Amino acid sequence: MRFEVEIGGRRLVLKRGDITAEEVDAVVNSANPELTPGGGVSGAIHRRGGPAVTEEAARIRRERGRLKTGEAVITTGGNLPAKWVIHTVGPVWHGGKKGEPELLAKAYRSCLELAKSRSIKTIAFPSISTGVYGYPIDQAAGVALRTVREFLEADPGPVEEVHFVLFSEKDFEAYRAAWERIAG
Ligand code: AR6
Repeated sequence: MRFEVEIGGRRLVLKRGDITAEEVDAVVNSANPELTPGGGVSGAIHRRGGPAVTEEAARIRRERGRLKTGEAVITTGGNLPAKWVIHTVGPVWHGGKKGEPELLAKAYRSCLELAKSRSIKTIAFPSISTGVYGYPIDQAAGVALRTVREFLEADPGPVEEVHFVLFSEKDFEAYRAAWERIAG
């Protein structure tokens, strides 16, 4: 399951899979503000990345405090195929009237800007906020894809490929449908 589209000479890829196996320069982690492993995609990234990821995340937490929603930081990828992990905190869904779309867009933008500043060419995102944080996936997919499209249409610098690695067929179909809505 894979869908690709070209935007301004760069590539946007939607695929079904496990982000911890993704062979890209950087994978994005949907982290908590404490940067502890937690569950879901974050637990999986810390497990497969190993202590190097968890320890560097803990050091960043000690040095700069909790991460605010929408911010992003970068650590090594440890034992992951990816060289880097970009950790960001998406919004918890409170019904949609608490600035959730803006905060979710900010999380994606922070990761993309960090990638740009680190000469990262390929980056993979999970579906931020749509698990434990409860953001309805149809809406989250629209925000995510619009934000990435805007970034690629503007000045993405070294960023050549953005992947969304969706964990289930249902999630993949939600992103695919959201793309059709945006592009159509
Ligand atoms: N690869 C790709 N996607 C995955 C993987 C994986 N290996 N595992 C889960 N997903 P969630 P959130 C999908 O709950 O809602 C953590 O405890 C999953 O199916 O991981 O942003 C953190 O510490 C869902 O579609 O993240 C935070 O406290 C998506 O990833 C909190 O959860 C996001 O689900 C963050 O909540």
